[in-house]
Amino acid sequence: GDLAGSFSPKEFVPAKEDYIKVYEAVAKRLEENEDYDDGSYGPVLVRLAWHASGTYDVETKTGGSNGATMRFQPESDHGANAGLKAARDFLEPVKAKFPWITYSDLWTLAGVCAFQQMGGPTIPWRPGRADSDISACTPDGRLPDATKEQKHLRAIFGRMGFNDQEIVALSGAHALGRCHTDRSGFDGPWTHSPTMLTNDFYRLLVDEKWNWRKWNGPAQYEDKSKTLMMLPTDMALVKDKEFKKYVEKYAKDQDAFFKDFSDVICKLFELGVPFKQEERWSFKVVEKPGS
Ligand code: ZEM
Repeated sequence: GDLAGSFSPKEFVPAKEDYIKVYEAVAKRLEENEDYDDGSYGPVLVRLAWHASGTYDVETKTGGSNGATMRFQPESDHGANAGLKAARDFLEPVKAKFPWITYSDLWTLAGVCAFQQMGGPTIPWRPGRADSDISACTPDGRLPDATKEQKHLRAIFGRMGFNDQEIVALSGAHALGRCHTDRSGFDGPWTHSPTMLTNDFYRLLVDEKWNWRKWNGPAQYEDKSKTLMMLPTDMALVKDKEFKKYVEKYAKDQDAFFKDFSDVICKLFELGVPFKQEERWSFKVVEKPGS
């Protein structure tokens, strides 16, 4: 072929140190706005990376983090993605500073950064995602519906290629963040430390008594103190015997949770990506000033 036309010796080829700079730029800004939610953009960045990745379909090999098609309507307007503009907008200045990174690599790397900076395990990551155009947008309905039960969870996560243990491990992300009435309609946080990744989601599922909340919003559970919540899909993890085995395991053993969580998030963020690079990188946590 004729390479002369396409090859430019001046073209910037990013190396690991360049991705480290992107990780650090995200990390340093996570808590820049103390009025945003619980003081960190970490949880909503995690949700962005998950919703970008969780559209994957193993059968047709469509969807997944490759493409970053949530930039476009109709995918940006899918009900499940309500509120994720906050995360996409947060990352725009980072994209402007490092224009060589693709949106799809940036969104997943920001997810890794958010998990790690919020006390989670190291999540190996590698670059290689390319941005697609609007024609690659996925159909609505690929992400889970919180009003449903175990059968739905197995159907939705099975379509991505996950088993029972992986479904339960992924769900531990609900230790982070909260529900917003103006986004999903649900309301409140799952744990008392929504900006720290812990195994508290599982401990609370097992230890607390959960009752239906009496309110005008969608059906959700509340604890006795009425400060914490669970979605119907969260409660399905203890109603179902197979799921519950893993909930109990992770409730007792935070190390086991962290190990499995790192593996399953790495897998989630790589679904459907045609990587050229085999090696995965581990990024170091950026310490907060004064800590
Ligand atoms: Zn969530 N999630 N999720 N989730 N999620 C919400 C918020 C967050 C489900 C779901 O319907 C909802 C996973 C799995 C599932 C996060 C991460 C991950 C909200 C509230 C809902 C309704 C949105 C709002 O109002 O802002 C369902 C049904 C799931 C099936 C099991 C997985 C897997 C996740 C990551 C690996 C996070 C971090 C949030 C909090 C976002 C924020 O802005 O605070």
